[in-house]
Order: sequence, then structure tokens, then C-alpha cells
Amino acid sequence: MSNKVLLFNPRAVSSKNFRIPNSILQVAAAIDGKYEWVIVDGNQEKDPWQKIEAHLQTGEFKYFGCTAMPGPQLRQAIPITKRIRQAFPAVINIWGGYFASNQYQVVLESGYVDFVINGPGDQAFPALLDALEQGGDYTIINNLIYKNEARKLIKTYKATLVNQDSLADLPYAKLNAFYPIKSYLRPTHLGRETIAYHSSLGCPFTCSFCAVVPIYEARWKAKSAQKVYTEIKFIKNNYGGDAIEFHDNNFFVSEKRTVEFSKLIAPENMSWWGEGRIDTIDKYTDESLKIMKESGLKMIFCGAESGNDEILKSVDKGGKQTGDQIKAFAERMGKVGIIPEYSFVLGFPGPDKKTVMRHITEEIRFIKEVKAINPAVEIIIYLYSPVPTEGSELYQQITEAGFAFPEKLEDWLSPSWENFDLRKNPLTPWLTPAMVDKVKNFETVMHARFPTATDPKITPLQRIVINKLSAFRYRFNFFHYPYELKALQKFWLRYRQPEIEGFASE
Ligand code: B12
Repeated sequence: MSNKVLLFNPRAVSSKNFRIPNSILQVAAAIDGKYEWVIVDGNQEKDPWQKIEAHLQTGEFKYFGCTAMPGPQLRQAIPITKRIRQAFPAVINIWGGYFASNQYQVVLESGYVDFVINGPGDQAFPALLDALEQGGDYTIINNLIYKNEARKLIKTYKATLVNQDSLADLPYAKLNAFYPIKSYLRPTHLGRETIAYHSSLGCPFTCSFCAVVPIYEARWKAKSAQKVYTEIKFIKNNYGGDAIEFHDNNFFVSEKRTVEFSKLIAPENMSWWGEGRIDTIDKYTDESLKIMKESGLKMIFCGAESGNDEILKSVDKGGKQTGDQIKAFAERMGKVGIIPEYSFVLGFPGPDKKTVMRHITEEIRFIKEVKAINPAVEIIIYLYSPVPTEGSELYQQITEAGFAFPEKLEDWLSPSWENFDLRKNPLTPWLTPAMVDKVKNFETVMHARFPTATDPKITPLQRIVINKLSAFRYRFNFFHYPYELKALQKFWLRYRQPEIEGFASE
């Protein structure tokens, strides 16, 4: 048996709205030239098992590397990895990504995943393959979690983040041989051919509701503006691209890097989008915001989370973000002409059900105030779904309230837990169905009153009609049973919010 590596990106989207699979592409870059690898992208395959089985039947593959985030990706990651163990028991199964790193216990308990890469795999993965090839000592490999012969869980040291400019270039030409890069450049509200690019790892903050925190522990490292520009330019020149989605958890940490990148990308006439913090970007000068706007920056995804300063404090949002600042920033961005895309997290635990419901009512009022200040603000609503931020006040509160994650890997496939992952129905003991309904019904009415600008297929007539039809309900907070709006959104607009599968393409 030779030592080839099969890298798998389980299906994450139900449509053709997929993007360059940066997680496994960056892992491939880390072993490129040392180990032979192939990529199977579940987003591009009707039945990825056929391709995976065909590869493994050659007997040339010794390693199966799978990326997994929570949610629909698990529908393929779990059964396929289990099937490989049954059909090809000599193959070593290695998982990485947010779900594997945060839920490593249940993943390794499954018995069909041998190693978990804890956080970045750029150094850990090649080091693990070398150790497996040469019978090396796993305990000295950083960012690794596994069970030793005695089935004892071993969690090795988590290394600091490396200089991101030192990482190997992504092997786009090789990916193109498996799946044409052009097929990943989807039309979105940003452009005809949208490039998905990831320019930094981690985030300097420790919000206790965010899955990034247990992995990166407030560390952030980014590629330089020049490196980012050079790589984007390479994709544009070789495969196309008139728009960029930066998938970083926090692209805008550094004003200097952001402005430098803006100046470099401006002549390329590309539109772009990224994620950042309100309190960080609000420190930028007006001059910087003007340069970013003129460089093609259309929209910034910002974790607003809550308009309640006490709640922001209790979930360690940190920094200086306040409800007043969230509103002031919406106004400021309105003047600059960059659209803020505010995500709110509703349904945090409280001392009693009355308080939890009052908080939800107050957040709805706050969101309406933001919309009154700047109607162009995009609103995304998540229901708080716990992540394992052990040691945080929030995590203590939820465990005391009786919340627990599934103990068996396959239990994550149950529809209720998939909805949990999608942050749409979080199974949290303090949330009642009435609370979930209130949030969902408000969401329906609000998205009817202000249909998202990110769904390019909604016509101006549809926007006007549904905006008018929802006016009374929105104005007088009459959110009960909004079936007429739901029907119009589903059957006439085929409405799609970006938070489930990314920006709508068509
Ligand atoms: C692109 C993306 C998507 C795409 C799908 C991409 C795909 N795989 O096809 C879309 C838009 C569809 C999507 C949807 C969702 N996503 Co998403 N997504 C991302 C995003 C923005 C970028 C992922 C990426 O490419 N990163 C770049 C690579 C280089 O980084 P990486 O993934 O960390 O990979 C490194 C390591 O993790 C490790 N590694 C990772 N995989 C592997 C595999 C192997 C074998 C090895 C060795 C190493 C390894 O090595 C890599 C290099 O260092 C991340 C946030 C982020 N910035 O990472 C959120 C993120 C992963 N998504 C998240 C969530 C929650 C979702 C949704 C569930 C949201 C929702 N409510 O619906 C949905 C549903 C998911 C689904 N449908 O399956 C959360 C996960 C949180 C959690 N609880 O774990 C994240 C972290 C966003 C956040 N900040 O909360 N998502």
C-alpha cells in the first residue's frame, strides 16, 4: 500500500452555491510535493462515496482526511468515515475543522476516527503523516488529539499561530484538475464570479458564544495585504473573479492591513465583503473608510449580538461595543455607503423564563431602532446555540441549566441536533416554543418589510409588494402566524437569507 492521501470536503450546501473548499485546499498545500493527494468535494458530487470508494479500491491510499464543521456536513462526514473503516480498515482516518476540534471527545469515541487535528493543520498534518510513515512519537506533534493504545485521550500542546505569509501557496492548478476553479466562482450580489478567500486565522476576542474561541484562544494571525492581493490577482488572471468573499472570522483587525489591501485592490474593480467587529472598525478614520469604500468594499458582516450592554458583558463580547455604538456605527456606515450586515444572537440564558422573553422583546425593539436609523443594514438572527467555551460564565450557566451535547457521534445526525447546529432551534432548556416562535415570526415579518439585498433574484416589484404587505404587522409588532408572508417568501420570492448556505447566487 502506498501512502497517498484522500482529502474530503463533505457537502455543505444543498444547491450549486458552493465556494472554493479552502479548508482542505490549505491542508493539501501543507503536504503538497511530499505526499500525493486527491480531493473529493461533496459539494460537487451527487454521490461522493462512488469516487471515494474508487480511489480506495486502488489500494494506493493510506490516509483519509476529512474536514467537518457542524450542521449538514456531518450528514456525509460521519457515515462515509464509518463506511471506510468497515470497507477499508487499513486506511487511517483523520478529521479536522471546527466540529472535530471542538467536539473531539465524541469524534474519537466513535472508534472510526483515529486522529483529530486541533485547530490549524498546516504543521500538524504533515508532521502526523511523517510520524505515521516513520513510526514517530505523536506526543511531540502539536495540535493533535488522539487515543493511545490504552484508549487514553491524548491532547498535545497547542502551538502559537505561524506567520501566515510563510504558508505554502494554495495548489489551485491541482484543484482545477479535480474541479474547474471556474465552477466555484459563483454569481452573488457582489459580482458575476465570486472568489472565496481566507486571509487570516483566529480572532483576538473571546466571545463566549463563539466556536472560534476554544480553538484559537484570542490569537489572530493574518497574511500581509501584499500576499493577499498577489493571490487574489493570481486567481483573477488565471480563472476569473470580479468579487471577493473574505471568509476570515475577523478580516478587519488591523486598520493598516485593511487600508493597504484596499489601495492594492482598488484598480482591480472588484467588489468585496468580509467579517469584522463594530468597535474595531469604528476606530478607523473617515479617510480609511472612504478608501475601503472606493476600493469596492460593499458590505461588512459584524457580530452585533445584542443591544443590551449587560448581555454583551455577560457573553464576554469584550472590547468597547455597546448598544449605542451599534446604532451610531449603522448611521456612520450609512454615510460612508458601506452596508453593515448585523448578526444578532437571541435566546441567551436568563434567571427565569420571564426575563428571557423580555430580553427577546427588547432585542426585537432594538433591531427595529437600528433599521429606523439605517434601513440598509442587513439583519441576521441566530438563536444562541451553545459551543464548548468551558470556563466561561456563559458555559457554566448553560450546564447548570441542564444543557449537554450529544454523547454519541451519530446522535449529531438527528434532525433536532442538525437544527441546533444551524442555530435555528437550539434545544436549550431555557427557551420555550413560544420564544422560538416569537423570534421566527419577527424574522419573517422583518425580512418581508426589508428583503435582503444579498438575494439577487428578488425583483424590484417583489420588494415593493412584500414591503407594503408587511407594513402594518411590522409597525404594530403583530408577528403572530405570518403565514401570508411566509407563503410569499417561499413560493413567490423563493427567499434566501445568507446565514445557512452563504450568499444566494441565483
Ligand atoms: C466557508 C464556510 C461555510 C460554507 C461551507 C464551506 C464548505 N466546507 O463547503 C457555508 C457558507 C456553506 C457554511 C455554512 C455554515 N456554516 Co460555516 N463557515 C465557513 C467559514 C466562513 C470558512 C471555512 C474556511 O474555509 N476556513 C478556511 C480554512 C483554511 O480554515 P479552517 O477551516 O479552520 O481549516 C484549518 C483547520 O481547521 C484545519 N482543518 C480544517 N479541516 C481539516 C481537515 C483535515 C483533514 C486536516 C488535517 C485539517 C483540517 O486545517 C486548516 C488549515 O489550517 C467558517 C469560518 C472560518 N473563518 O473558518 C465558517 C464556520 C465554520 N461555519 C460555521 C457554521 C455554524 C455554519 C452553519 C452551521 C451556519 C448556519 N447557521 O447555518 C452553516 C451550515 C454548515 C453546513 N451547511 O454544513 C461556524 C462553525 C461554528 C461551530 N459551532 O463550530 C464557523 C466557524 C463560523 C463561525 N464563526 O461561527 N459555512
